[in-house]
Amino acid sequence: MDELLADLRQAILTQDENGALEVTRSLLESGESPRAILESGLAEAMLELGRRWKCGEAFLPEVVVAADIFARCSELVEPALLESQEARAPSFRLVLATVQGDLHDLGKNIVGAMAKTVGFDVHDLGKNVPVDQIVDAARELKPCIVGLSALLTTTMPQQKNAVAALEDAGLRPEVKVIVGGAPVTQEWADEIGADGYAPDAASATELALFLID
Ligand code: B1M
Repeated sequence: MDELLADLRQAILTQDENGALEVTRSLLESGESPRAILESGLAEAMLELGRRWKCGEAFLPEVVVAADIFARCSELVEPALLESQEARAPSFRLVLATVQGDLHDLGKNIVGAMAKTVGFDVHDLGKNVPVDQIVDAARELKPCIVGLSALLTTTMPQQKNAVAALEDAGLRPEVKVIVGGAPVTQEWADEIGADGYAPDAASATELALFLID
């Protein structure tokens, strides 16, 4: 199984779409946990690609193609994730968004997929979502939790703006806000008055469950 996960990472890193889809199917057929495929396979590969990109060993077009392959493989894994033993009937609502100015949505999508497995009714507003839209969704959908993802240091302030706007709209007593994304930290969450921070999708799900408890 570890070998197949390594093959999956390699296929993403070399932008081998057919290979990545084939290995993903093999992993699912051989009973690998959908979480492991998402985190130890797909997410790990993107992290490594990010490292290579940063030091000039990979380039933007490769990252764009790899991100697309990542999304196609995730589509294969998500149904299996939902069928996994942890899945329960939807009961609590979670509104998710990648903040304005930010087009990174792969991590946010994994957070949404995992939250569904523990019973959240997930409303994903997508990427590049303006603060007003987040506030409107909180008002109309009445979620227990709003989750905000940011992958750029330049878009993190939009998480702060969203917390402030929810406060101004008088919605903070009813809705908890959790934040995440590669540059986000617990210190940042504390600074902007969010209710919590999670470093990965599994801990985001645990945190969301803790907050509604
Ligand atoms: Co961009 N990018 N990117 N990128 N990209 C980063 C973030 C970067 C760190 C790369 C680098 O320099 N090494 C860098 C940011 C630097 C900075 O801000 N200081 C960067 C840059 C600079 C850019 C552009 C500006 C590049 C350019 O155009 N010159 C541009 C910006 C576009 C924009 O958003 N306006 C850009 C574009 C892109 C692509 C479109 C090509 C593509 C995104 C495709 C997509 O998402 N559909 C892309 C990618 C893929 C990356 C890297 C390589 C990988 C991100 C990723 O998908 N990881 C990234 C490098 C890196 O992060 N080290 C990079 C896999 C994913 C599963 O992990 O998103 O971290 P992640 O999510 C995790 C956790 O963070 C957490 O759980 C997830 C799963 O465990 N999490 C949450 C995420 N959201 C959460 C929310 C929560 C809780 C946990 O609660 C609500």
